[in-house]
Amino acid sequence: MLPVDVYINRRQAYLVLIDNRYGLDKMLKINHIYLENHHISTTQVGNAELLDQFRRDVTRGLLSQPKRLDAKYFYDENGDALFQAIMKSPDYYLTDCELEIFKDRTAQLAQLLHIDQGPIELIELGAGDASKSIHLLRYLANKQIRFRYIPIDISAHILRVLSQELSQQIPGIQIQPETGEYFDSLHRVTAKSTCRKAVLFLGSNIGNMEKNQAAQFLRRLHQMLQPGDFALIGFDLKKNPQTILRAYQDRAGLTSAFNLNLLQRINRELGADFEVKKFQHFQNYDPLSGACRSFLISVDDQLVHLNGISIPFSANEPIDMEISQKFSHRDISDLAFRSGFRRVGALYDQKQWFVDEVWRAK
Ligand code: AVI
Repeated sequence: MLPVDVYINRRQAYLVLIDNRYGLDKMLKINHIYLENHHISTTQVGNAELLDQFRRDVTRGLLSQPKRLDAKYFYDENGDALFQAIMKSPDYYLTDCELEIFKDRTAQLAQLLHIDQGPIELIELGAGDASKSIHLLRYLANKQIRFRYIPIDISAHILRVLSQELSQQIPGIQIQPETGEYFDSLHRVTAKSTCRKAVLFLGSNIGNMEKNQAAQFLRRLHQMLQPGDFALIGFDLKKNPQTILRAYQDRAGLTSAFNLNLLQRINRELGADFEVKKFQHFQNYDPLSGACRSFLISVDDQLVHLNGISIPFSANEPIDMEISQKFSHRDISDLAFRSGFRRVGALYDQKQWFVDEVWRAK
């Protein structure tokens, strides 16, 4: 019997451990079986431009030294499902910590964002299923505060589902979904209205950027806001290195499957011929810099073909897949300073593993 049962339900894949005597190596094998045998209907790449961009980024990344792939491409339909499963995994603490803040400290959050002062637009970057922000939205609706919720996401599908769901859960809610890249969408939103704004950027998504990119991103965000607008940013804090490593080297092998899924996606959408079995996920965490990085390691010398190009891999060569940066308090205040925001408050979960910072535009 397989140690893992795989339940697939369009957007959710749960890998359920039913015999934990099996080690990670076995889990990785199971993930290969899962990835190869279960073809979940894939997201159609909506337009040729996006597909071209994907092809260019992948080709450039695999021809560079060291080889790399951009983690923003993890999220096709299989990747979305795996990420949902990661967020429910007992090893991945980030979601529970931030959810605790949104559930238990809702009134304080609202107070820090000066939400009681009347009409406000709440803009969420990468809203997904809004499972955390819904607590704040419900609070505002109950207090009869005038607000509009503007979720921004690259996936039109997710936004359609979210809009239906929220309209049912919070009758009368004003929602203005915006599909697209963060700054294009933000630009559209800010050009249309002069209402006071609070931008939510949760989940430590900021950690998926290198430090300088993160500072640049936040500076750009600041430039798009008016003085007195707010940003609410989730940061995963530095903590016991084993706890961090466990979140990305989870016992069910979900993070491994999440990384390997990108190779499957490249095969399917770009016609490449990665032999997924010949790559292994490797995670490391550097407690000095706070960088937690994912790699896929080629287990052998091999050639991969893409767009008529042969890409050689040597045994043990890594592909740099993703950074999930962890932050010290100093890192956070440096970022606020470099981007021009003023810090106005911070809310922590009980374990103090995660912080939601409230910053005000100057
Ligand atoms: C979306 N992002 C904040 C996640 C993280 O923790 O870096 C993505 C992820 N990668 C592996 N597990 C989760």
